[in-house]
Amino acid sequence: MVKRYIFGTPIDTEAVLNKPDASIWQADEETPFPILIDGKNIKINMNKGDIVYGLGETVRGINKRGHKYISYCTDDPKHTEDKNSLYGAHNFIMLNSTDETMETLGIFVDNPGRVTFDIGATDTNVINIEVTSGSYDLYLISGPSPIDVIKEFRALIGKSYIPPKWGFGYAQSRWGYKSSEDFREVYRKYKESELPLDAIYMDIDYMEGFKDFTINRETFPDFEELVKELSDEGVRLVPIIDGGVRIEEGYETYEEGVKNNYFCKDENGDDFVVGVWPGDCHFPDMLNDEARRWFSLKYKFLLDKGIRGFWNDMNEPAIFYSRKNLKKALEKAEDYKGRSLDLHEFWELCGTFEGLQNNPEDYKSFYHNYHGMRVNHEDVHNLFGYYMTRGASEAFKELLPDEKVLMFSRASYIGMHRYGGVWMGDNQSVWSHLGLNLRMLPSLNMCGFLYIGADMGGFGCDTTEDLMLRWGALSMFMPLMRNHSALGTREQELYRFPESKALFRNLLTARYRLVPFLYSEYLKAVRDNAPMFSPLGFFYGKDMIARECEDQLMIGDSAMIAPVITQNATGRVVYFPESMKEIIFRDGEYIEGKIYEKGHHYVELPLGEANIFIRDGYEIPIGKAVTSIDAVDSSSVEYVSCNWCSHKYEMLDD
Ligand code: MIG
Repeated sequence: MVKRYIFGTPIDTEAVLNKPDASIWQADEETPFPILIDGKNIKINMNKGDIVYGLGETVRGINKRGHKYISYCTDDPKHTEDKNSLYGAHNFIMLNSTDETMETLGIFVDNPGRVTFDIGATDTNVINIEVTSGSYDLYLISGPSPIDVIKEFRALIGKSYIPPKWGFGYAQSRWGYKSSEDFREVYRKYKESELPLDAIYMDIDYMEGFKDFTINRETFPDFEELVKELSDEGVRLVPIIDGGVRIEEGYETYEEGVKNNYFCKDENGDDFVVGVWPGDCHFPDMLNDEARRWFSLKYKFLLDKGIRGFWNDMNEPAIFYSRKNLKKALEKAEDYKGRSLDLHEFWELCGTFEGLQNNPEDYKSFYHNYHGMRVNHEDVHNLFGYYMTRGASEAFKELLPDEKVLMFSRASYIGMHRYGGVWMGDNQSVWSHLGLNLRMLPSLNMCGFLYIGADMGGFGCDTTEDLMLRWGALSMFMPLMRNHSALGTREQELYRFPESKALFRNLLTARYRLVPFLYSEYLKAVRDNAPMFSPLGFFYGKDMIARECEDQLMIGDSAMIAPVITQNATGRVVYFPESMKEIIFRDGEYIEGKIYEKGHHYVELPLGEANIFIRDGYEIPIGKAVTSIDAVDSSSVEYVSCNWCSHKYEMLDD
């Protein structure tokens, strides 16, 4: 059952497509869990063993209890446990009790500003949701199980985005590829190493001075040929687009934006100036329909050159500095010049400069033109990346009505799932992030985001060979399987690890063997508004061990994964909530392993191998050992089952 209540005068985010009529909130409203609403605060009492699911891309567990999360899209490259905000704002949670007679309750707080979810952090058994602006649409959804609630919720917010199938191919990326030659070299080295490759991502260096919709012709004199040459070899190029537009006379995007008032304004009605990659920039007003369409149609510049995929970055939007605050900081430094600073002044000066980035004051000092109204950015902050990506997707429909274009974004809000996917941002090459990224998969799915993936190998800091191998054995299940890393870190293209070439080849072969299954599960998740990745508790809700499991996932309803996510391990303890058969991927082959009975078992998994477990009575398709996405053939698969198969596999393809 779904009910909608309106508090204050909420802004329409267009997250919900099918809005039910609003009810009036009654103090004694009947809900599966007691709720108390007091203005901007929503309080819910929990019992000890209740699980809270949801919140999409956030730190910590699949069970969100015990921390405070703030929905406020933030460019923060350190995803440590103490953080409150990452790039996405996904205001959907579900409460699920150990008592199976109790219904599961889903809560969606539709407000595009700052929303705080204190999930038992302050008061162990209380959820306190605070909507800063006090205006919101509240959706309460109740149903017998978490999956029922997810289906009802996703029916409200509309069907998830479907990428072109090649978006399931293995891709290489790195911040630092600087010229056509660099791209040719990546392609060549993969080929020489006999490792498959379906796409190479272009980071900001393809642009001229980091300006959107430009190409650096000194380093990419033959951009069009490069696109064609690689695409003839089955390798797509996927350029990045940034949220800020450089201020520069003669730069078309800048000049048109100024002329037509398409940029966000400051307090005085002038175009707001911030520093991002290109230097001093303006933000296109993504909330203004006309401005958004104008900016989005500019992707045509690259579509015309044969590009069919993009990633939108820096669209929280990230701010390195505002001109206003930079000026203040420099004046302060000027004041201190020639003086000997005491320690207090020294720290203060450091803090002034550090505080320039993503400064809260800056977000409050610019404005959008939203349906003719002047709206302060703070009140709609979480819509910027969503609307940027939505705009691009609408432009693709207009420009290429019969084609699917690959599109994913860093910042997001629920609703954006209809237009593209997300990648999990700047993770680090650390072992704990394997677990973190695994846990984000089901949480994102609950919120509608299905085309998702993490930077394989880790983005920040130096990776290691063993971490790369273990990451590969997890990423091979993610819809987006992309190896990406930051400028200055250890290079991590798979051919940089000659000793492990055969092992990486094995993992990629396993990936392509599983694409028929993964793509089919993806399409089913879209069709049925269901999760592709689920916590074990969704299937084995009465089993306390399954409910508490945070490092294993179900894929669709037929399989389970339990990747090794710790260093120096040759296997791990896996919990089997029922009997399941292991399929092992080794030396490019797949081997039917043994059937594990219900309970805990130590399962060996040497570096460079992967496995998947099939539920009792189910079967999954395993394809041929192909070396590119175009060679994947969902009609020539073998079905492998665990015991007698009573659940015939339903194969979807397009
Ligand atoms: O300030 O474009 O998350 O994937 O490589 C960093 C450079 C900007 C952040 C993205 C990352 C990308 C990087 N970008």
